[in-house]
Amino acid sequence: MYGDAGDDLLAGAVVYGGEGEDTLDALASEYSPIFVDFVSGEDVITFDVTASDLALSEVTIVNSPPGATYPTPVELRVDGFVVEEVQGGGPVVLADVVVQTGGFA
Ligand SMILES: [Ca+2]
Ligand SMILES: [Ca+2]
Repeated sequence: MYGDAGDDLLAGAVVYGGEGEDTLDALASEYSPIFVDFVSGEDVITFDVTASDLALSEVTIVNSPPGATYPTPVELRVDGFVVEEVQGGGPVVLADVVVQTGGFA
């Protein structure tokens, strides 16, 4: 899926946000989608979980060692189990990841 120059809501197996502050709806995507042109501080990875899972949700970023090639795996655990992961096509920090409930406005 390809975004455009604006801010896009993305889902799929392989997504490109293009320019703008783009959001990947991770749980609407297949398992382990890759956000190819992810830009830390601009684009966002969002896990839209159920209300009952919200308190049990934990995000882990598997940091690549220096010099490693990306993608950066970002894992969502619910009650300790990995239920979804996203491959960031560049560095990802926790501030780039949102866990929410209630869908997208
Ligand atoms: Ca875009
Ligand atoms: Ca973008």
